[in-house]
Amino acid sequence: MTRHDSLQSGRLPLVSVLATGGTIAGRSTRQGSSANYRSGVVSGDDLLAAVPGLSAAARLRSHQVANIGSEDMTSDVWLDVVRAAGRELDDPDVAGVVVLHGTDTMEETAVFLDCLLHHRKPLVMTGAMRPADAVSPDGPANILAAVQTAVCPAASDRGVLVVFNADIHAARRVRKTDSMAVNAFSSWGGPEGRVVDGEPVFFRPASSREGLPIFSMAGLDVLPRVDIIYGHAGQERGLVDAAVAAGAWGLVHAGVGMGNIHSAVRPALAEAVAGGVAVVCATRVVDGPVPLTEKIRRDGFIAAGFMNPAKARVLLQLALTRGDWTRGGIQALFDRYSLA
Ligand code: DAS
Repeated sequence: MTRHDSLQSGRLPLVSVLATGGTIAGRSTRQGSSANYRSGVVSGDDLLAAVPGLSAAARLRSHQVANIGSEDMTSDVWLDVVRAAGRELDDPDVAGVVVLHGTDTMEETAVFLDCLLHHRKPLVMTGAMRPADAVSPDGPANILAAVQTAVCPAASDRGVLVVFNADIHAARRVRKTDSMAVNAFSSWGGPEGRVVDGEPVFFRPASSREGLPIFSMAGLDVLPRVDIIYGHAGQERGLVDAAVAAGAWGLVHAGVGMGNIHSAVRPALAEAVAGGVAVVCATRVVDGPVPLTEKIRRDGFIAAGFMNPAKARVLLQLALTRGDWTRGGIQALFDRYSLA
């Protein structure tokens, strides 16, 4: 039911809120501090009750899927969230879904949901940088803007969105770029839009989601192990060897610059590929892509494009759940998803 339908029927649209914890649900452990707090303490219901004006934006129902700091996110919680979100989006009475989530790994969960859900209705994630009992908490305004976006017809067909500090971001482009400020998120290529005085305004039309790497939830119970190796001056091969010995199916190398790899480490990654491990070359640099260079192709690696290491890891985990994966097939997924 869209807002238009709802207004015609005289009822506000219904938004389903899935709460998972985070700072937004946190309480300070030292009065007045926004750095000393416990995440995931306040319930979703209590968070919604604390937002002035929320009941004028939508009817709400909420489910507590988890109550954790998102630094503790696991693939089991991801699976719980994606199943709950899928159920809610399938309900014809629900206009849109809002997921309350810690900011630390929000971009990873956003990609996970974006790749598995193929509903046209909006799914909007939000959180907060300050705990619920801070002097000036940012959670209430973020929740209100997220709900306003979830009932907005123009937010449909855009995949998973992250609404934060009034900006509207697309899952595949958003990343956390400030560890403490309330405008913690930015997108390469700029945000999709902004919530202006309660009205979501989009700066570009919804792009076609056709051909995006939408994976199936059917039979998805476990995600394969994929580790991230961080590139740096003086790097040695030991961590690559240890990850392979620990059973990694895939590795994401957060290289320097354009995804470059220390010559002491490259042979270890090439050996991993020869042993059946998928290796994705990403970059530790905040902006800019890793293109498919001759060197990357020659060693059998995959170029991450615009996917940062954390998001590349999620995409690789999902790609490896397909038993018949090939290097070329995974490269095609990265190209389509990161450039769409
Ligand atoms: N406590 C962290 C988390 O849950 C930070 C936050 O939410 O802002 O991700």
